[in-house]
Amino acid sequence: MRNVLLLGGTTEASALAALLAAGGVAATLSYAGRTQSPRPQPVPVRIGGFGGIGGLAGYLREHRITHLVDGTHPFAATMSTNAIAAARLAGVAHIALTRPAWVPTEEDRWSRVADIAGAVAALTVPPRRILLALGRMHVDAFVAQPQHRYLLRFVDVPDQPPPLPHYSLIVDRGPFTVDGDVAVLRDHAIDLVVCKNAGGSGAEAKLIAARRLGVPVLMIDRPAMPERHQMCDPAAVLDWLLHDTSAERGV
Ligand code: 3Y8
Ligand code: NAP
Repeated sequence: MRNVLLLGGTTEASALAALLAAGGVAATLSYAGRTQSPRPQPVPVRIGGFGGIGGLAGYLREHRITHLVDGTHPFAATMSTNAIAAARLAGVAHIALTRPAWVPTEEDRWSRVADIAGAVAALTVPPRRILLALGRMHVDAFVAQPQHRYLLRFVDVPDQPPPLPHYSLIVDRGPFTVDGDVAVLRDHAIDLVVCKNAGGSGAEAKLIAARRLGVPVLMIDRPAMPERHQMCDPAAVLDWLLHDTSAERGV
């Protein structure tokens, strides 16, 4: 009897939750609790951290989870690393559902940096009008470059105003559309987009909009991830779940 824990927070994880519900597979989708009103799901949802590797391993045992699917974002490195370790500790099958990194076309004007700190350092330039499409969690790092006019895009209205001297704020959740992001870049006269190499379709609109308008992109590469079993297609993960017999074999 399969009992899946799906670590969510991405378009692909939500697509897999819909397939699991349609297929009658017992599953729970887990959110960290980062947003005020996460998307409703067609399977039971739990919200909040597990308490590190030990807490997640305990959850897997207590809830008799047979398969752990890590459908979190490519930048959720701590969660993904914990998921691999906790599944091994609890003897539960593990797979990651991720998405291929975006790659630039010859029409794109990308420059790449390794991480958030690299992006901050790369902004040691005269004032620009920047779409800082990183959400809320990393805004403080850019106080080191106060000369720019930042356009921020958050999922929720922040409790405190961002600590930047010059910013505008859009409160919107994706998935975003190309026409919508073309309008955002045009209306705010954006001359640089700063973003993470999230991959997938839900955040890609700004890259297509930047390409159309000839706006350069500062692309933050993904954090390194341990070696792991992973797929990029929710239907392929469902197929693996339905054919994996490790739970029956007790391995
Ligand atoms: C809480 C769940 C779904 C999933 C939708 C995807 C697409 C829309 C695009 C921009 C980039 C950003 C951000 C983004 C996108 C999808 C996906 C994706 C980027 C929700 C969600 C949760 C979060 C957390 C949130 C972070 C933030 C990052 C905004 C729900 C809507 C910038 C990542 O305010 C905060 O604290 C927000 C935090 C982590 C990154 C950051 O550092 O601020 N996502 N996003 C999940 C949880 O609690 O476990 O509320 O419904 C999910 C989605 N956000 O089911 O439709 O598949 O990635 N999310 C990035 O890619 O750079 C926006 O603006 O162009
Ligand atoms: P993270 O830094 O890798 O994880 C930090 C801690 O948050 C984890 O150790 C865990 O706490 C808790 N956590 C993270 N994801 C969780 C989940 N799905 N269910 C339960 N607890 C979770 O993670 P993050 O980058 O903050 O991402 C948080 C959520 O936002 C994830 O669902 C992710 O998919 C989504 N998201 C993140 C980004 C991004 O840019 N990082 C973008 C889009 C969506 P404990 O140690 O206590 O277990």
